[in-house]
Amino acid sequence: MSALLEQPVKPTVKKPSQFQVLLLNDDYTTMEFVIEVLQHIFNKNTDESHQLMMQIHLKGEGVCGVYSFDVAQSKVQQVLDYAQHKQHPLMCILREIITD
Ligand code: TYC
Repeated sequence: MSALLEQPVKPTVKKPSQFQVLLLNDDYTTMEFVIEVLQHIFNKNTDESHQLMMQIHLKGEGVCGVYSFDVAQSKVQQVLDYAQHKQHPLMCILREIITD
């Protein structure tokens, strides 16, 4: 066996990436609809959903949950589909959490 193949191999075990799902503020989506989305898609209780909706309304965005890529992408799609169905322009995005 060549010397090259005998080099110790550094284990490269990476933690799976995590993704935040965010809702963005806009001027047209009703507060009631955002609260409904937070309760039904992100499993927030009454208090949490009211607080988070107000934070998004006042600050422009808010983190609704942290998930693996597949789950985060599915949450985004559920929000966009439901908002489109109800004719709200609500925007939902995912953002990778960088840890290094
Ligand atoms: N700004 C909206 C209003 O005043 C409410 C709102 C909150 C919209 C959060 C989107 O992600 C959002 N009706």
